[in-house]
Amino acid sequence: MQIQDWPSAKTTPALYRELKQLDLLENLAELEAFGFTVIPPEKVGPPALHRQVREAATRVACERKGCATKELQDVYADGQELLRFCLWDDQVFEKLVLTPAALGLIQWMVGTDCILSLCNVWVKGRGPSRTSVHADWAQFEMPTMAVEVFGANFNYLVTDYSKADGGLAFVPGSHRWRRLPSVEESEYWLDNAHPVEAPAGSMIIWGDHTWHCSYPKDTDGLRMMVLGMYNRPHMQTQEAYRQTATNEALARNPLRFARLMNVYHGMPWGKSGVHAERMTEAPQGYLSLFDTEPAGDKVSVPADLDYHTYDRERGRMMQAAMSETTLRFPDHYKSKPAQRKAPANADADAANQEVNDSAAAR
Ligand SMILES: O=C(O)CCC(=O)C(=O)O
Ligand SMILES: [Fe+2]
Repeated sequence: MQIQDWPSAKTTPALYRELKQLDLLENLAELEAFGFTVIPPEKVGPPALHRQVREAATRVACERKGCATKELQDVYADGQELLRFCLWDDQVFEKLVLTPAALGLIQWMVGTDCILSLCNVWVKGRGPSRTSVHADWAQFEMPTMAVEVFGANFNYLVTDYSKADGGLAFVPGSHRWRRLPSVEESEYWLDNAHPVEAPAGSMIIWGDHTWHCSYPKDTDGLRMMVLGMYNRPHMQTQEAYRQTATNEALARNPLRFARLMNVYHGMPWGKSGVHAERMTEAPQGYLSLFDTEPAGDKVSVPADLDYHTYDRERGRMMQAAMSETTLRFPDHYKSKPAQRKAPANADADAANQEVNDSAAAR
């Protein structure tokens, strides 16, 4: 079948073509069928990248624990730790969260405008420590899951994974159940979950519906991985990337990175409403997984907003747009924006857009 840019399918044709180019369609089928998949090291990146990630993850762990590399094993003897907020600790993590194969499959699940929620280093030593059966679905007030996943993960394996190595394990097919496990189910699956066997440098990918856990580590040495979690852009991220991204970080990375940092999102707003102008400055449309060109000054972090002041000029535009045109909602199904009465001028157009965006945001 010829995959065309069908407007009704939005960014899916572009993403699909790139996943095909990356030879990941079988991984896509595995994700759909079983709720998880493993990308082999050669599709993740070259050996130099693997070396850099291993060195960075080890350095971060040693710095945080105040120990030498050779002491790390004693620090984590019979224990594990999730080291938080690691993105800015080494620039190789910025590269890792943009890994085309992983980001492509993750975008399949949480959209081509998904944002970064977590970047962690996970260290685990020999012993009984393990993670119990859970799904990463974090809307605990909604134990029944939405049809679409809201979050998706990669685990980049810094060390080899097997059952004996205390690796990750899945309940294949559980993504279709769309609910969190009960205590009894967690107990059953803890020793019946399917362990992933994969070499260091692989990436395991899954969505937040799939039940998973890990096995105790029965072998010497450390189990290490880097975890990336991505959310849909309307969500509160777990780590403060939007709040800490700098213009330098945005400039040295491709445009997709700015979108991962969610620095152009229109919410939250104050008395003057959504910042429509800034939203129109945001990178638009599908951003290729293969884009590596530094964004330079094409993107920037937002200036501090004055939430408490009502901007009369913006208010005038908003009033004009709401009064002179029919207030319509965006058209979700065609390429063209919803039909509306032609606004008198560009200002009114921006204000009209703002009305639409505010309506959509609700
Ligand atoms: O490796 C583990 O112990 C669990 C990892 C996990 O639950 C996750 O990355 O979401
Ligand atoms: Fe998890």
